[in-house]
Amino acid sequence: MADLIDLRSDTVTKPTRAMREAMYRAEVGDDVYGEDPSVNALQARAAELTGKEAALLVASGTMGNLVCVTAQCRAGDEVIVGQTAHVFQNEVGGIAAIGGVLTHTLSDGPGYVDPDAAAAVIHPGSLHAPGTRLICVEDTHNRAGGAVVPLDVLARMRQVADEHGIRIHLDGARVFNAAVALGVAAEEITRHADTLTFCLSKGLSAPVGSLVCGDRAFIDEAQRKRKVYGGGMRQAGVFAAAGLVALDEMIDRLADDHVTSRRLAEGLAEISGSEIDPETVRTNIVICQVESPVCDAKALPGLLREKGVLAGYNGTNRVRFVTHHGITTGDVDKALMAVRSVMASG
Ligand code: TLP
Repeated sequence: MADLIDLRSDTVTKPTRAMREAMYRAEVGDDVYGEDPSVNALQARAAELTGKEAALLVASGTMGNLVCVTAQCRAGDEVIVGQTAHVFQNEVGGIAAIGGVLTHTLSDGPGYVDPDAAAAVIHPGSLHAPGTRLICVEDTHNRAGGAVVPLDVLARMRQVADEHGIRIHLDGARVFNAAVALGVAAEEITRHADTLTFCLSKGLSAPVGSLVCGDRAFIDEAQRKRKVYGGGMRQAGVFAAAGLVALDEMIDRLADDHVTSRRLAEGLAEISGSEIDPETVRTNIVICQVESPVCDAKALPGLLREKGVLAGYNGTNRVRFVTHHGITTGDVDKALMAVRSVMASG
């Protein structure tokens, strides 16, 4: 079979040639002693790009969110989070299992919690009730089809958090996709959050790693949490070097992935049985509703695989496609052909 067109996720991206060369040449040291020059350079660059005092390299987005939440909340504290947020639905309940943190979930249909709905449930805690410590925001929002959180919503959330003296954590796994879609510097988004996680190993194509960013005191505590979770790495400069290339060379090109995803969405909208409003697709994630007598959403990925296209089942009636580095408009057209043929024949 010809090469598969892998649209399951942008996590499938492989390191570029420039990354592999940088990895080969990387200067390294023991990062647990703070002596890996490549890690230090990456952390400094991440802090600068996100407008924070400091940053810390962690193994994954999941570890980043766990470190961030537990560095800011004690067991029994409450976190406000969208009911379809990755940190709530897809991280194995880590913040509760490890951090003992309670989640107060609110509707996040458009990709964000309404700040006023959040304001209404914040409480300081009492002899009987847990106190709200943190609001989690996700941008772009994965399960809302890569939705970008509007800047005025982020600004209002900041206001709400400040009024109540609580903090905001941004799961910015794909925050650079959001920045590119809005045509702003990432800092315009991240300035509304106290802490954030962003990933190198998604659309930015690096092999491993996420960065946690925030003020110095928070990063010191985050470093302790990372150690507790077994995430203190030694010569991590080998992959930090790829991360530096990712930040230098792979951010602006995310716009290409937004073009291919829009093309995919437009094609899917024309196929009977697959429903999507292409106007809602602003970044690299395309989630369509599959309502067809010939094929349901659960069966579609298996049938597409037989035609050389990989996609993911995304819950009731939903199939997810993600565009990324290496996916061309030609690949998108082939994927559409495969969907068309499956939906026509079942
Ligand atoms: N998302 C993965 C899957 O886990 C669903 C994907 O393929 O999209 N925050 C967000 C918003 C994410 O989408 C992800 C990964 C993470 C955090 C976790 O990152 P990793 O996989 O590095 O732990």
